[in-house]
Amino acid sequence: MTQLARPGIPRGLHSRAGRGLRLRRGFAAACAAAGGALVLCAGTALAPTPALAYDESRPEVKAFIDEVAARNRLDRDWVAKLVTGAEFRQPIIDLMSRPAERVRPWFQYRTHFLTERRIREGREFLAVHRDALEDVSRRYGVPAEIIVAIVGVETFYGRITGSFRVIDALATLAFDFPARAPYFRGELEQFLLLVREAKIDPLKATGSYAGAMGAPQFMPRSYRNFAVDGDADGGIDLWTDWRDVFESVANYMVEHGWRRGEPIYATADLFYPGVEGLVAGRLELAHTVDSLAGRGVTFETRLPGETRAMFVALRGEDGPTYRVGFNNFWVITRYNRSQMYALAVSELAEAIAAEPAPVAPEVATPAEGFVPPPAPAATPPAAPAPGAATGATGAAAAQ
Ligand SMILES: [Ca+2]
Repeated sequence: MTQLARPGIPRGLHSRAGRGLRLRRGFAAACAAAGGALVLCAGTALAPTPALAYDESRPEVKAFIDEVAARNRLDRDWVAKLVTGAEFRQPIIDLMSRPAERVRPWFQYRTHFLTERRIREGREFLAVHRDALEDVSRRYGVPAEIIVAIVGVETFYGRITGSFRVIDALATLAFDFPARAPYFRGELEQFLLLVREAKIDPLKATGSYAGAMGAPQFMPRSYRNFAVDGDADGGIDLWTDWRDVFESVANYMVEHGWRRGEPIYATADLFYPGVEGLVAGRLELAHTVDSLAGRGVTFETRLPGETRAMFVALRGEDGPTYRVGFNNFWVITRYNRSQMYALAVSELAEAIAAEPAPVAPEVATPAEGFVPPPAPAATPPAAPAPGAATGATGAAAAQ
């Protein structure tokens, strides 16, 4: 990704006088310097004036409200109330400008996700939710440990689901992040439609800095298109309802082409040095098992020779390391468009499955209905999970 310029305070924010804007700008800078505690700063010293809120003095904000209301036959006042209830958040811009998977080589990326703690907690999580997971796995054909690994990589098994208000994340990126503005305006529109359908408080729901929601980090469009009411209670709650979470993840995979029982990837080696022509420019199954073998890529598989595959070259600690990804590997990249993400999920799933899970400990069951996640931390995470950036569903096309 190209280095993105960091915009300053956006034009047209709530500021009737230049003096007011200067004060807020200085105040925001002071808050940021104090550790990024913008939430606390904005919520105290500037009250009751909303800091950095969006308003219709910005033509693009007004146009968005007009268009979304007309296109979806929504009450314009309702749309305007939600959109102007959003606030610009500079940390969101900063975080979006440096996705983790862009700068880290595989061996560091892997170290971040394949920790002893994440593996142990994955086994415990699998044990606690075994019945629900096995039921979903049986019906969808997606292994339980893959579902667990995705939730583990995305949010540490639902524990870290993001501390930004979704409405703030989507509005900030829709109106003040030009590189992805069309995408995020689409997601903001989808969010407005989603909150009408689901039991979600639009001004309280929290998520990642990209607006990805709940334990599986679904973006609004994916939430609407792929989330499933797993426990048939009449609502889809991806924050606290694990049946909904598991079935939604499995459904997302199946809808993107997951094949029951097929291997995900194979470790590979090179018979001839050099990878010219093997690495595709895009995330696609550009080869077949036979064509890769013909070019000197050695790997073991029982899949037929015509099976489509992708070649994966990564930076290991001691030099290059290779894999061959099959259809289900590609499907995982639909969740988050990164080969490293797909491999981290696969390896975490293997590690979780490698040892039997302990006897299920006593755990708190999710609350009934929708309950917003815990109060946000004032400071965004220093090293955000890539899933948070690109969240279920390809918020940021990393490749
Ligand atoms: Ca439900």
